Amino acid sequence: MGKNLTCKIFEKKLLSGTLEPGREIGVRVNQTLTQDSTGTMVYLQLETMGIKDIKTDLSVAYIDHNTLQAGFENADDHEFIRSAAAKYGIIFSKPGNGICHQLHLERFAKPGEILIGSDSHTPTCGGLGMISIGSGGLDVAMGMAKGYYYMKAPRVLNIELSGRLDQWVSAKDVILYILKQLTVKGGTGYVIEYSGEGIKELSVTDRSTITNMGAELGATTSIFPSDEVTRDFLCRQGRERDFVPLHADIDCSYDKKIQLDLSTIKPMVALPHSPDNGEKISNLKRLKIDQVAIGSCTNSSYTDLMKVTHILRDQRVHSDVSLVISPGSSNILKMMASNGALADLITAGARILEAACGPCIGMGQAPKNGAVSLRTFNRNFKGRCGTQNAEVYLVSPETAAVSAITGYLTVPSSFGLMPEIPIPEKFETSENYFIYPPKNRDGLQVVMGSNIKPFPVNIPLKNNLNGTILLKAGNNITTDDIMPSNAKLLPFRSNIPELSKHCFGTITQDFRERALKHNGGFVMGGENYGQGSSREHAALVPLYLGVKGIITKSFARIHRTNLINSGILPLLFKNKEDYDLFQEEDEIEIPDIISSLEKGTEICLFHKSGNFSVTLVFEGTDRDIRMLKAGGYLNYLKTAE
Ligand code: MIC
Ligand code: SF4
Repeated sequence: MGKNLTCKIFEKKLLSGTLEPGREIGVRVNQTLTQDSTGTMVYLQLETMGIKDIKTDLSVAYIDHNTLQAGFENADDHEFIRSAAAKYGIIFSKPGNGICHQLHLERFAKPGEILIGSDSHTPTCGGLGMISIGSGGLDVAMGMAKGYYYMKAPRVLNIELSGRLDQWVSAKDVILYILKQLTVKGGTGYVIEYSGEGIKELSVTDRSTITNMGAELGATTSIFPSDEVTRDFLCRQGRERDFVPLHADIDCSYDKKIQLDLSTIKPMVALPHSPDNGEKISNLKRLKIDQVAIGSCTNSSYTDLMKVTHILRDQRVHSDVSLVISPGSSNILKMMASNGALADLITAGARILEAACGPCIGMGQAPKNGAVSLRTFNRNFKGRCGTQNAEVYLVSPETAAVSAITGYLTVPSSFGLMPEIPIPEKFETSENYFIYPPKNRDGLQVVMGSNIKPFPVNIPLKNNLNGTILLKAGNNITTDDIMPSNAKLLPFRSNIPELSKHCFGTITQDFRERALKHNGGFVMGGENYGQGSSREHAALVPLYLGVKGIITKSFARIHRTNLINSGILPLLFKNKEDYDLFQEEDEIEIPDIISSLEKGTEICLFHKSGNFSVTLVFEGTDRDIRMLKAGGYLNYLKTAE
């Protein structure tokens, strides 16, 4: 029996364990990436590890999230990261260079290698045949320090694509369609491997749009084979030497298989407030729009923006609409400046932003009260755009551009013919925004501004835990709910005490007060708790506020790992209905937790005033248990590895 592509790559990179789904494996990390809003923590953690050199083949520190410098805070963080990058031998990407995932795809991603990134959309590079996994910052710091990464061996879900997309249907519509079918937790525990005749028609950046939003499916990562399309992309990027052909064996098997005929997909939209809330645009009533935002790591490639330019050329943005465009990289912006596209966009009335995440993470361009905003981004969680009562709809670049002209959500085919967008023989590959580390790094020091505060470290786990239920949070709680991000809060990503004032801010304004009053406690959640971003702050801030455990029906992968890394217990209800037996403010006790974890037995959760108990379980490895007992990864490191 042959092997699937995922299995082939993992087998080659395996350092410990066996590749059986659910079992722990250690794999070699070839590359890492960080971005600035998670990166400050990563480099603070790297500092505490006291290493001299990184063990990866290549690591890059991007600045792309917090680029608004309304005060000194973001600029201080940039300087800290720049100095840490120089000290440890890491490539530094200056603000203005572009979005980490687009840049990594263009300049560094390599088929067949493993990339770990402190951002949940790291799987973007899966479009180029790379295993690229989003994880918490501590795992990335460890990847750099030791050259390995521990994870649960995933199952592999194959999506076999056949047929061909209609002219006005694009990769974004494909992934919105898949999200509608599988939901935001449908990919949990899986690597999604794409195959089939249909992939030949998809460019590398189309493929990356699809793998990028695999993060929204909860998947560990998503991957396409490395084929002639991949070679062509790498050639045009001046990197043909990085090409290796990679594909699954014809007779391989998968844990699950789905078939999808691309020709059946129609232009899609994800309605507020979840990326899996998909619908065919043609099924919707007329929807007037106020804002259109084009860009993000999902849809800011050269081809995406040239399609948008083609639509907007000689047209005018509707008088009621604000159209804002943020290109994926400085080289894309440069190509568009040279070929006249930028002039066309400005003439049409678009607002051009620098190459960065920008509005996708609420860094500016918050829409007006109650606005309808169409975005080519990947997440439309409530409040993420910076305006709590705005309604964000996710669409393809084609739909966004045509709608910006008409002023309402419009099926793009109404625009006429879409010509083939020629890809340049050679992409721009200028490296002036990249700062390579100096050859001699002796004596280099990191520069810490006053905004950078130490991060909290837990204490060893106690055997009997008592506390109050501080919050019952419901299903699909995102890390944007746990630790909101916007232009006001992002400058404090290296300042946990300041961030703690806004913990669970989309759900309640007084979580911090509750936690202080009860001297910490527990949080309860429903299904898929902690979906969305990789931000460790969603664990570190609760840790700072004394949260000892999160008790849910199920967890999202990265957040669960971040909890364990911080020494916070991620516990599951054995019977999901037991969730309904508890209220906020209830006093609970978890006796004998250490022995239960060690023996692998069920865990008792005792309701004090109700005088009853329910059963909890912990699904983790022996290493997870050792980390929890030690009070998190950093404490554990002092005694092991
Ligand atoms: C996101 O898209 O939610 C972010 C902002 O890129 C996060 C990282 C962060 O919170 O800093 C992510 O995707 O991991
Ligand atoms: Fe940046 Fe948005 Fe992509 Fe996150 S999803 S990396 S904020 S562009």
